[in-house]
Amino acid sequence: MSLTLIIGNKNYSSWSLRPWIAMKAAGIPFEEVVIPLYRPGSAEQILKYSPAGKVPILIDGGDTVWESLAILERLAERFPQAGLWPADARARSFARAAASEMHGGFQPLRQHCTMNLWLPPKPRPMPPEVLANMARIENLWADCRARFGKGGPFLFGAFGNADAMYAPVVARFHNYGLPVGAQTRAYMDAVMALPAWREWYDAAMKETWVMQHNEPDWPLVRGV
Ligand SMILES: N[C@@H](CCC(=O)N[C@@H](CS)C(=O)NCC(=O)O)C(=O)O
Repeated sequence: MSLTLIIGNKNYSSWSLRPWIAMKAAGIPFEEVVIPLYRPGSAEQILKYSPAGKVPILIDGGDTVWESLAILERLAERFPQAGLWPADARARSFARAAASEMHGGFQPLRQHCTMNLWLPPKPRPMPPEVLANMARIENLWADCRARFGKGGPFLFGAFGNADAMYAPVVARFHNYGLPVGAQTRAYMDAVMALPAWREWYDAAMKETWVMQHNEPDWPLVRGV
């Protein structure tokens, strides 16, 4: 049965990046439909696929799956050989907790460092609550790597759902020049070296849709 993933613009849509990079990294074939966000008609287009009105959305045969974390769970069940969650039960609990912490948390980081791959990476002043989010994420990543990451450069060794959940954080840390430590940088570099990352990034660079949003302090355009 064929899979279709409905996503937002690659430059901005952090939630869309999660299942997209998991599917690409795992070699799961799918069609993609890109809906540019926050433009006239965007909401109506999304609603054609899901009454929740948000991307990403996975269409799997007759089923519609929404919410990035639920999509990642669906993929893990549908493609067990892809190893999207660690095989070891203890590592799997840890990976799910890390993914859930991301799904429901880190509001200051999300608010002040909205994903924008067009932003030239350079250090930018950040309020203490963003730096506190950064510190927690750095500790969490180091903990995952120390406990379960011996088999590769990612949080649980091989690239999986926990990495996919944090892929937009890699972009936020990078583009907003957050002062991360060497271990964190090495992890970020490993994620950014993935062919899947490159493919998403190259497509984002070619996009021309500027998000029309009512918050004037959001650096949404190129070169800010
Ligand atoms: N919790 C949802 C969040 C999805 C979400 O907020 N998506 C944004 C784009 S990144 C969206 O669809 N915005 C369009 C709108 O709100 O009209 C998930 O995990 O998928």
